Amino acid sequence: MKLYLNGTSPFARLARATALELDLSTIEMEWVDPWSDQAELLIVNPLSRVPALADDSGDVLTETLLIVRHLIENAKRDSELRTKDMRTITELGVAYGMMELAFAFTIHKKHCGESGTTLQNRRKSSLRRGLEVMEAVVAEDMRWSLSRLCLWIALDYIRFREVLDEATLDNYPSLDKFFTAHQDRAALSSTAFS
Ligand SMILES: N[C@@H](CCC(=O)N[C@@H](CS)C(=O)NCC(=O)O)C(=O)O
Repeated sequence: MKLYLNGTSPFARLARATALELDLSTIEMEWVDPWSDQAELLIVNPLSRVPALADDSGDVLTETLLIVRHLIENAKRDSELRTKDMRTITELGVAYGMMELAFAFTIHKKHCGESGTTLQNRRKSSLRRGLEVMEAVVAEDMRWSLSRLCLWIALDYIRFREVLDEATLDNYPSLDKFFTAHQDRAALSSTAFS
């Protein structure tokens, strides 16, 4: 199996970190630049996006949540990531949405500069509401799951791209504690944004 990825994509990091959490060491990493329409990536994903997962028989999956679901369902090893618990799935929707918002904010800023302030402010407000909800959720318990993996990477991406002021994240003590508690997990420390 081959995972197409790059070093700054939070989505690709979620797919890669999932594979690491599941000990799927046989997946080959194929580093590409999705922004330059590389022929190699276009063959597997005509939309030129990462992550994309190609299996040995040539079948391809795109879209992060479909990829991670496939990896988890087909892994031989049992894992905290394997759950059908509705609470985890609900959390995952919010955490993945936060990742999307932070990514959209970053790409907008890169390509459109300071224009579109109304839209960018809306994204930031939604992100803050997501942070508030997740602050309450992790304050209840710090257990690990697929939604928490997604949340951790979303938080790291917000910091990496400076989507919100550092001071804003400091307003969420439980999220801060959660972030610190898991930062040494191999699947996270070995996949830092680059
Ligand atoms: N909804 C997609 C988002 C994937 C995505 O937007 N990937 C970005 C990198 S973070 C990309 O490859 N962008 C290239 C482009 O849009 O041309 C998923 O969940 O996989």
